[in-house]
Amino acid sequence: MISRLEELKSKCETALQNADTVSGIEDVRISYLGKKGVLTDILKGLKDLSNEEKASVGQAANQIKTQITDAIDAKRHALERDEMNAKLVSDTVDVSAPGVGRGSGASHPLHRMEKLIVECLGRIGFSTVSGPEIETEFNNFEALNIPASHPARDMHDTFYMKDGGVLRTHTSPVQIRAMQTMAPPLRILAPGKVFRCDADVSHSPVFHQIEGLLVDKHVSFAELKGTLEFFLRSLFGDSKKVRFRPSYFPFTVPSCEVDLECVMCKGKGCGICKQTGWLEVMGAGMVHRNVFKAVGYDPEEVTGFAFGLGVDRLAMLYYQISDIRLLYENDARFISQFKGAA
Ligand code: 2NM
Repeated sequence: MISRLEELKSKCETALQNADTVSGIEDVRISYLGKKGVLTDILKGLKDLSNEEKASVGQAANQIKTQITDAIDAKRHALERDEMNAKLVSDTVDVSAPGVGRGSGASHPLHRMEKLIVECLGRIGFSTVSGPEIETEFNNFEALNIPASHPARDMHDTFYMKDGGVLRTHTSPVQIRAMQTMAPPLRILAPGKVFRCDADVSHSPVFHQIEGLLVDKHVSFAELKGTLEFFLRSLFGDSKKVRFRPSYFPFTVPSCEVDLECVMCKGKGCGICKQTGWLEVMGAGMVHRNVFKAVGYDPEEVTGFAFGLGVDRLAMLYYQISDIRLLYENDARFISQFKGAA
């Protein structure tokens, strides 16, 4: 038995001498010391020997195990050192090579447009409020003086939820919530996503709106005009003409459409303004007394004006974007053009 162990040791030493890679040494370790290794087998066989033999063979086997383990470790360390030295000589690092540039991000034009609008009206006292995208029919319609028979409630325009809720079709319900929870005076902006069951080349079922509301004692249509003229001229330039045309909304009376002198042709007439020289950019009006009654405001005490605009359309005009799909595709080549100052 002892001589078998000696033989085993010398075989292992030869195998080690012939191994010239780290993985070759690992193979040697496994074949001698591994779970199914030769030495492991011998140690397992100890239990069948006499007590006397067990002691002497066991001692010898353990001694050899230690010697083999040490030899393997020493050879492995030597080889690892040699491999590292070879690598240090052959591998070179070009410290002057250019880095892998990841570029800088750019904020989305819709986000930038919304920020510009919020900042502009923020300068004259408007602050931002928000609300849920799933609304009650009361907040989205009834409170806004839109009765059940109104065409805006047609299935073609509104996404109805199974439980009777709706996806808000405008951000006005946010203003309804604001009036329900805050006493006048009020000067607020409600930016956010709105949803219409309507999609073609120029309409997306999700788009972005900003609505504004000002409520106080003795607010008049003159203040509506002054505010919106200030707003549009701040954004598009002081020399731009602004005009107000009579219109209709269920929640305002009187109501108007606000036109801006065409940003492309400066009023001369072009493809963008359909040869009219004007661009329709917002809707507005004096808040209907039924809206005030629905939220518990006294229409004999307060008046107010409200307005709404499509951020998507305004962004297209402001940044001269020709195709609405560019706003939703998130093509990095498109978005990266909107870096730096607004
Ligand atoms: C518009 C046009 C006119 C509007 C009205 C209200 C509210 F809640 F105060 F009644 N919010 N927004 C409004 C008025 C919106 O968008 C074209």
